[in-house]
Amino acid sequence: MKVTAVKLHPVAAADPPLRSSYGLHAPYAIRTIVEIETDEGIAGISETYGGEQPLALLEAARALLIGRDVFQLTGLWKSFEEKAEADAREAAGDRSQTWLLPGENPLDRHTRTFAAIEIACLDAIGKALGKPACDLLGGRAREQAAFSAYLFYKHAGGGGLGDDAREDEYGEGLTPEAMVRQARQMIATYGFREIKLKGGVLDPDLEIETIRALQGEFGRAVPLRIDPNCAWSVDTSIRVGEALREELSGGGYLEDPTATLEGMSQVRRRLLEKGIDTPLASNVAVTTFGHVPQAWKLDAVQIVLSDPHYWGGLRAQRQLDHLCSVLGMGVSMHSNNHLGVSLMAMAHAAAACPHLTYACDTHYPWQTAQDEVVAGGRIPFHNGCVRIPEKPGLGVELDYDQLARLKERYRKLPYRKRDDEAEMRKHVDPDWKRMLPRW
Ligand code: GKR
Ligand code: MG
Repeated sequence: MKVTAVKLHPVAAADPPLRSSYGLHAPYAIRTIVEIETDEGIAGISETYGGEQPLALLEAARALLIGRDVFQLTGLWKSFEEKAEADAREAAGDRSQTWLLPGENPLDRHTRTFAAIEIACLDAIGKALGKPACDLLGGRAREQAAFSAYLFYKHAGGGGLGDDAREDEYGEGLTPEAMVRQARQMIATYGFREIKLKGGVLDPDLEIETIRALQGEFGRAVPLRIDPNCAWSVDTSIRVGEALREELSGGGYLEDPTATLEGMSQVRRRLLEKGIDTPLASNVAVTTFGHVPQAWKLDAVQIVLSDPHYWGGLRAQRQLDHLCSVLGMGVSMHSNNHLGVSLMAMAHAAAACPHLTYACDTHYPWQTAQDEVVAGGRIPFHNGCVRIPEKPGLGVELDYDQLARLKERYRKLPYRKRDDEAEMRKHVDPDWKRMLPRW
């Protein structure tokens, strides 16, 4: 089944003013929908990062794809892998994503591009064989993929601009009380059973208070995790780890409290010396297979945050799951703003990974029906889980009217790259700069 056409659809989806250590989310998040057509009349779709750089990389890959059999991707993987290795050699070992937004690391660019291609090909293969994507990975370890309530400190506003502004569903969230409200509302809507708090925004004492308030509200049966995206020094990370030793135990974790594998390793060692074995998770210090041996050797990361979008696709996700299980490391899943096509790819990936035992992250609750490109509208959640459909491939199709609307929004946007620091300066503090560590 040979690829005859590759269509790239840049889209923009309204996004509320969410905060993180990177800064502030812009009124629209940008994504790319990839569509491949084949000589058997079967199409495949995927979703990936948005903006100029991902688009240019996919454009460049088009020539390699046209005429390629969707069942024959190993050669393509090999050539992308060689390019990634050459980039890594050039960067002389500096593979950190610390200062870069996910999706912006030039060292991930080949695995990101390959992933978008591979997922679209698997969607087409699934459709040709009448099999769901997770069955192409060896079959499902579970019938549904669990996701977590991903809480963000946020300013008032629902995202979008002018006539296209969205209702502010969750309201402002800049205090522990408001965050409990946000969690209550999100859990009431989606049924999530684990909670992730995006930290690195308020003073660490207020973030500690937020986590305690969440535990006070939901009890110990709901595991909690906090992720300040490296905003803390080693000492602050230890202080927070100590303060939250109870709250983050029982299925929770401390995610990227500080920068670099060495920093994470120090945090781990010093917490263990105090008898605290809260696991450390990362999607910043560990972003490629090449990082895993060092992370393991230093005991810097106990839970690897997978993500099919930049680890290299659904098959790479499955390989990572196996590698982590061999090394005795846990696996969870990272997310960025995304629409329903990505949600389904993440759900299939999670379903096929027996070792992925934590509820995956998802930004999905922050987008609305007006911003969905999937036919039939928003993907439903049941008790915080997405059911794996019996339909072939990813199990979703595109709604072309919606796609056209989202493309038109992208066309009108003045930016072609996520820049949370610039947004922060524009709307919150003209002098704001990202600082690592800030506390
Ligand atoms: O959406 O602001 C955000 C997040 O900070 C996102 O960019 C991160 O990649 O969710 C992510 C994470 O877990 O680090
Ligand atoms: Mg993270």
